[in-house]
Amino acid sequence: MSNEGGMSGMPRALRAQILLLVGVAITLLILGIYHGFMQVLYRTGVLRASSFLGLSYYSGLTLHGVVNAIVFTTFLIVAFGQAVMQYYLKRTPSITWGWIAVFLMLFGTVLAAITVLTGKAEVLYTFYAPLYAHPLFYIGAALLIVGSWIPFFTWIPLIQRWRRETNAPLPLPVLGMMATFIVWLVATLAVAVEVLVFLIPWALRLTDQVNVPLTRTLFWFFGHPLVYFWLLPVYVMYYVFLPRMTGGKLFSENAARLVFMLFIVFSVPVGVHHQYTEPGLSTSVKWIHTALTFLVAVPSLITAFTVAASLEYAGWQKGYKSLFGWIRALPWFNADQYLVPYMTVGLLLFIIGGFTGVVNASYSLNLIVHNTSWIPGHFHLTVGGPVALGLLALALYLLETVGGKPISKKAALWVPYLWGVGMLCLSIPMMVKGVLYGEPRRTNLGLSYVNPESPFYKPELAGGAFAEITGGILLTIAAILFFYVFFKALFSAARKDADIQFEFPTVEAYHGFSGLRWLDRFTPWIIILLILIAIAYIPALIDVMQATYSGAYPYPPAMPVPIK
Ligand code: HAS
Repeated sequence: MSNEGGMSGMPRALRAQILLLVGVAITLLILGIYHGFMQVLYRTGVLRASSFLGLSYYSGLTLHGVVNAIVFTTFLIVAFGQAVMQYYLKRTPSITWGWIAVFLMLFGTVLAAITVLTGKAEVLYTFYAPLYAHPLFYIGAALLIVGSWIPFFTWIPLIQRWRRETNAPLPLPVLGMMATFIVWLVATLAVAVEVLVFLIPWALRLTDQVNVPLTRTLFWFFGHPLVYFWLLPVYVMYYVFLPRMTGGKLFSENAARLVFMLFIVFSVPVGVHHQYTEPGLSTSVKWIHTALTFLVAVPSLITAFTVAASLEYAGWQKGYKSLFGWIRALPWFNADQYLVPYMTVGLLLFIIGGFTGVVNASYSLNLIVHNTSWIPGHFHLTVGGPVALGLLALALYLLETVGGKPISKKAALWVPYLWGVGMLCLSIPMMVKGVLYGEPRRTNLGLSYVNPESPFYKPELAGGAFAEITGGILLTIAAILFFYVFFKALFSAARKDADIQFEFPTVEAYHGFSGLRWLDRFTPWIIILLILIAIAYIPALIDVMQATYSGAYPYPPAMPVPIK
């Protein structure tokens, strides 16, 4: 399809697809955020009986996880990918296939939502067998995933044309989004096998039993790279948008390219670090996955240094030469640069979120924190921190630049601060209670340590409960403010020039790309990835397939019984 919109313009149909994906993502997020707040109230004993809009504890938690972690993220990331390809390659992804993708994603989401809202899929976002959901839940999830693959396949010919016609290296944002979707495709193949070969026939009662460790291993083959599918688009923003928006330059484009390539290699073969405590997997398999998990932290460490150096350079450009002067030089409260705090607050949260991930990865420490509230503490400071803030910023940015809608920038500026403080207040007590007191990760039946009526009540944790509630309230206020800004913009008239131009920042690097071929080609990295998958997963799959279980019958979780 030709670029009907001109050099940086965008065809109306593509604009409509992007805005539809963004609009649906943010609308559903209302439901996800509501159920998050209910979780806080329930965990802290404020709500005694479950009050999740008439749903059970598990259905509420499933909605919270599926909407926030799967639907909100996937819709926005696909929208971002489409916009990135159009802008940086100046070539339009297939409109017809784009509509098919949007339809499949929406249809899949509606199917899955119906099963969760009617209480027929209380299986959480990990849908661990033998917890059993209605078959339509799995079918919906499969359609959502297949839909999200389609745009990626339409980008491949665009890239080939770009290489043929320009002979130039891929623009960094294109490279970053392609890395994101390579990781996504490889990861989702395993969950497709899990769902299509094992769970759907089992849910339809075509097979009696399911091999639980096998399905869990297939899930985590997908589940860990999933977190990098969320993170990498935000890294694209950190590398491309943030340096320009703070008035500086990207410190090193080579480093940024290396980071995306390393994520292709290391994101996938690490999933067993979620299964350290499970039987059936040998210690040598666990050892391989531990070693590779430490390697997957390396690209994030490179990112920490590269992004900090880029921000420092921006500060120096403004004349701040002292050791930490560059931090003061950042546009923290400049409404015209309202997107910057979404990214900088996200980075600050990720310092704790990322390092707690390294704690989880250490086998002996994991035995202490696994299945405790430490883990939701960790992931609220990663997916709920840099990822959520980055994607919220992206939603506003797409609305502004692709949709041509006016944003209330002063109001938008406060969201990341309220969100950041709220997320710290929520997550730190969760982590402390988890690691020091072993508070369980999930607290059905209100068996919380801070509920005075629970047999596990610990009065010394009341302060932590207060901080958690405060965090939940701040996060909810931040979300309401965000929804106000978003929907006000969505329903206002677009700029007149909106259908002519849309702008993304161009990459300018202090140390530009040196032209190294292996930092521009995916093939060598995909080959290394396949070798590592073979090393990490062939023994793991042999282990779980040889295990001598007779399999598990479907198990619908019990409805919660409130404490008397
Ligand atoms: Fe994780 C569990 C290990 C990163 C999400 N993780 C989870 C779960 C989720 C999740 C959702 O090894 C729960 C899954 C479930 O339902 O059971 N995680 C890691 C490691 C990393 C990591 C090693 N996780 C993430 C990211 C996530 C995420 C990213 C979402 C986006 N995680 C684990 C393990 C488990 C786990 C085990 C299983 C636990 C169990 O037992 O169940 C690494 O990728 C982290 C590397 C990151 C760093 C930090 C770099 C810092 C940066 C900030 C720089 C700051 C600057 C400040 C420049 C080392 C980049 C500038 C200054 C200014 C002033 C602005």
